[in-house]
Amino acid sequence: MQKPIQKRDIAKLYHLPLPELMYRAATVHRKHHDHNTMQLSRLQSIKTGGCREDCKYCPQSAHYKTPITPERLWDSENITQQAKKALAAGAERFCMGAAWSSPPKQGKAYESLLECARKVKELGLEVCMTLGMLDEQQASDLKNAGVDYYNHNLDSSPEFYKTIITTRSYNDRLQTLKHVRKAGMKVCCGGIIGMGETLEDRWGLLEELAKLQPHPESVPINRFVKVPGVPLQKDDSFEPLDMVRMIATTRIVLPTSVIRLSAGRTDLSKEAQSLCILAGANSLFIGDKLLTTPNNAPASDFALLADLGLRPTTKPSSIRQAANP
Ligand code: SAM
Ligand code: DTB
Ligand code: SF4
Repeated sequence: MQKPIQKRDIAKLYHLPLPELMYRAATVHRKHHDHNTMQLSRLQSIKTGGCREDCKYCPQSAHYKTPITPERLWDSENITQQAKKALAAGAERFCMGAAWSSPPKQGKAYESLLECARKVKELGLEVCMTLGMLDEQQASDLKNAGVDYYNHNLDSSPEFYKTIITTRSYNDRLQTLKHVRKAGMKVCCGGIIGMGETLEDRWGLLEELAKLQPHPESVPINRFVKVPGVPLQKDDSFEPLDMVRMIATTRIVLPTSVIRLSAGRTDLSKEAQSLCILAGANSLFIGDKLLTTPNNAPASDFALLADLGLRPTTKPSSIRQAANP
């Protein structure tokens, strides 16, 4: 096996003159992906707020006073209705997010989660869940219920992580990722930038992601979305080109991963988002809400895709099926 790329080499890529960085990223992108397509996922919060972890960026942590109204786990009927809407709106994957440190290990809520996965899968959607830490049994149950992707982010470098989360460790995250892989689910794992981390922390995140073998199939790059009440301050020096460089570098470091230009798009112009796409981002959340914060309106996203001449990877047949159930 090839030795994973090291931080100092990632730094060299990151600092290349932008035309050279973009050229290299685009070359890698074409080699491993259909560069004229865009993967579309719809995100839905199915259990909101009241989380016992203290992630300093997160409006759903019970440790901070934020404008989020906590909601219990939705019932599976409600979730399936939203999944049908997502399908009709052109999503290929339905991602269900829960503000838990880890999901229940048994009981009604657990059975309901598994039922949701089965029902969403039956609609013909790819199923993604992000529910916090999993043990081996939970990972295996989710896989058997039809979960294709499990999202569990490393967020930043191991060093910065310690300063933004104290209630769990980097190693806890790595353990869950192992269980996800072992169960046979695909790994969706990325991070957040613009939280006041150094450039070295961004390279550190990419170094850790590159150590995961095989590389995560899906890599969300989020820009920190500041919600009033969370302790982290937005990094005012953060520029759209930081996002572009981060995505281009990620594209080169993780050539086969699908990279999602994830949270924070409402702060980016159409042109900045286009540069991120040219840098190798090939997945977006479609829908006017992320978990608790706004996302771009779907109509403007479809207009952007049309302007760029990009095709969604969603099969047109599944959209038709949802429109005429
Ligand atoms: N509780 C589960 C967990 O932490 O894995 C799943 C839900 S959690 C909200 C999913 C991811 O959302 C986090 O890992 C983090 O990367 C991202 N996230 C949370 N708050 C964010 C914010 N304010 N800005 C950008 N990304 C954020
Ligand atoms: C990921 O990396 N980004 C999504 C998804 N995984 C679950 C979450 C973004 C959350 C942004 C803040 C919010 O809407 O609460
Ligand atoms: Fe909880 Fe996940 Fe938010 Fe951390 S990121 S506080 S684990 S919901």
